[in-house]
Amino acid sequence: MKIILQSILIFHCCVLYLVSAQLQVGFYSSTCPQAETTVRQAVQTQFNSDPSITAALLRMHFHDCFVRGCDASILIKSTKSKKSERDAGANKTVRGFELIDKIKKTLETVCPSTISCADIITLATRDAVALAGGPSYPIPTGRRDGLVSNADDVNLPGPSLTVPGALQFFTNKGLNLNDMVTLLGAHTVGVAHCNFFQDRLSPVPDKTMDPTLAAQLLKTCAKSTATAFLDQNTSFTVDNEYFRQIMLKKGILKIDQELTLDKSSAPIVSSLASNENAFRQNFANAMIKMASIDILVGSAGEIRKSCGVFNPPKVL
Ligand code: HEM
Ligand SMILES: *[C@@H]1O[C@H](CO)[C@@H](O)[C@H](O)[C@H]1NC(C)=O
Ligand SMILES: CC(=O)N[C@H]1CO[C@H](CO)[C@@H](O)[C@@H]1O
Repeated sequence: MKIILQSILIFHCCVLYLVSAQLQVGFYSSTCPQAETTVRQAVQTQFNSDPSITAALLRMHFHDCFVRGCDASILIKSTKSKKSERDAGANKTVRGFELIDKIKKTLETVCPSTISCADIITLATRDAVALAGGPSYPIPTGRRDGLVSNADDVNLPGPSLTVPGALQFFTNKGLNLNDMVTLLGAHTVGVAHCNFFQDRLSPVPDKTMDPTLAAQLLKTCAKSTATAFLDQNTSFTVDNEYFRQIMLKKGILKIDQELTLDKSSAPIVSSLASNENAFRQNFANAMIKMASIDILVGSAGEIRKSCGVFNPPKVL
């Protein structure tokens, strides 16, 4: 028994080693040289008509990577018999599926069965961040698509956690406090539905929120399906303004505000708030790190033909 366990552990170590060896910047440069430009052009077209695509993709990428790794499991459509990740409870508001499907269709015509849906999400997010004024960075590719997507596997941090509570989810994925604070900077774009922060407005307004903002949000949220910008100032720009806003007590979700209140995260917030270049550098690095969580490479998983469904089983 002991021997079997040991050999499993050794095997596991080497597979992980191969994993890190196989993701590389420009993975498709010989098999599909037009891959990255095709993605970029499609994201640009979408961004021109709807700049909120940056927020949609950032959140989709996060939810993909935190559930079974960055393997595009979030894209699988539920069937009558099986509920997939994208239909798990509160995460139903993830957006951007149509753009990923569209990019996949185009890529299948130029390079069939070559570019994974997991890499499409990763590249499209990278491009959307740059279009919204954020950093532009080379990102390794070579991810493969997963073969499993269960609604029950979705276990994401909730918006009312404390910093240590939220950090557990990140350390479980190999990310640290710095990564978490930096990545929450993604809340520099996008919106939250009122139900995620209603408890900070009434019956008793949360004292840690700017009272003018709380009064304003209470009005907005009279309509329960309403949303509020997570960054009340530069709502469509990927910049460090989110960190300045939370220092002004203008965090929307409880976790946003907690970052300024917890002793461990507060110094990270103030350094990112005061240094745009540090934010850009750290954000790029943290995004690259998030994009490598539990990836499938080599011959693991598959390259889906259509991002919303697993490939049909091979007929032998
Ligand atoms: C402790 C960690 C986190 C919590 C608790 C959290 C929670 C939430 C919640 C509740 C929403 C509102 C969803 C809605 O109303 O539709 C949201 C939106 C968003 N989250 Fe997070 N989030 C976290 C980390 C992240 C990370 C790491 C990223 C990306 C790197 C991210 C990117 C976004 C974006 C861009 C939106 C706006 C989505 C849109 O406009 O459609 N979040 N988040
Ligand atoms: C909004 O953001 C801009 C750019 O970061 C900044 O110069 C300005 O002071 C901010 N305004 C408020 C009201 O926070
Ligand atoms: C960010 C978010 O909405 N997370 C939720 C995803 O779904 C799980 C399970 O339904 C909830 O516990 C999370 O709060």
